[in-house]
Amino acid sequence: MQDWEREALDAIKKAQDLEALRALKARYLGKKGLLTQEMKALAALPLEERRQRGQQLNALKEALEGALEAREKELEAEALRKALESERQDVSLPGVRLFAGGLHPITLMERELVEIFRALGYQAVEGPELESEFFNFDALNIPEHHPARDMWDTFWLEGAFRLQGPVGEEVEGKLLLRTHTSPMQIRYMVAHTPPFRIVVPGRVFRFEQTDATHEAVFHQLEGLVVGEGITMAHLKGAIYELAQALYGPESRVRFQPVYFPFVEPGAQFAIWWPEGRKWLELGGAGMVHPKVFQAVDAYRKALGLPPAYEGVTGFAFGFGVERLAMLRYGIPDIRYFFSGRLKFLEQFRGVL
Ligand code: YSA
Repeated sequence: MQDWEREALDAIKKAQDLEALRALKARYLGKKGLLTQEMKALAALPLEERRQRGQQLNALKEALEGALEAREKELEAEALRKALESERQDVSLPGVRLFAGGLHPITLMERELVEIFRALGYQAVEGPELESEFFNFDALNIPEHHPARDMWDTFWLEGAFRLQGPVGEEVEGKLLLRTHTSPMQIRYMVAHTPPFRIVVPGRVFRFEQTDATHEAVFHQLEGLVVGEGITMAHLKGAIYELAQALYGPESRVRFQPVYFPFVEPGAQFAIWWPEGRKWLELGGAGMVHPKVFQAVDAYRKALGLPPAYEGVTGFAFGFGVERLAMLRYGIPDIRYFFSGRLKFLEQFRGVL
């Protein structure tokens, strides 16, 4: 055995890692490796010597390959042991807290309000945010050029959109982003027959300047009750129950006459907030205007449905959700709600 041969076996046994081992393999067994060169040199030897040396070299090749393989296995086992050691999980460590999302404060307020009315026998329904001029205005007794339209600065839509009507029919005419939840009164009445009690939570849009108490996108809760013998007293009772549920037995309600084209008489209402010792102007209400019932029955007729609103009366109300949420959660500026600031939203984590 030549010196390099002994050295080779020794170096392989001592190789520290797989990379060093690969280098050794190339050094001895590679295309230009020492053993390969010796093999090539065989051809120049006399026959007998060639045979002997050939046998030696083959034995050496086997020895080197065996040593390489054995060392490779050792090194791999070692690497695995180290990896297991360093990656071992300490199951006794405290767990990492996962960021749990929370419901948006407006969702929380909306759910609280819907629950209050559900307990009074109301059903909650929702309507589209993209609405037609007919449901948002005309059917609510607010025809084109009526000055009352100025109460609702409107985002109009250009272009062609398909909009479904109350019973799935296609709606024609100008489209807009609904300025209030009241169009759902019409949609619901067209598709249903009285008696019923509904509330409609939803997002509405107004093309107006924003400030601490006004947003261009905000939420309303609409209520509609229709049946035989429904009176203003029922309306007052409903708002009274709302006040009691929100602010307890010390709360009171106040109604003042006001004009809305779709109610007669119309009122604005406020509820007494005992904790803050002040009246909160919440929204509008009134007895459903006969012209609204007539518009609904006319629409039903066009669809081939029988009239359903002769001889019934109803009341309706609608109010803003943000203002109540601002009080409930102590939020000074309405614009915080949809500012997208995580710092603000994170305060509602876990308030489920
Ligand atoms: C009236 C009579 C009914 O029989 C039924 C519904 C109504 C309400 C009517 N549809 C309406 O939208 N009236 S309103 O324009 O006075 O808005 C109602 C409430 O929405 C307001 O009292 C206020 O609380 C809230 N609101 C209005 N503009 C807002 C707003 N909240 C935040 N930002 C705005 N820009």
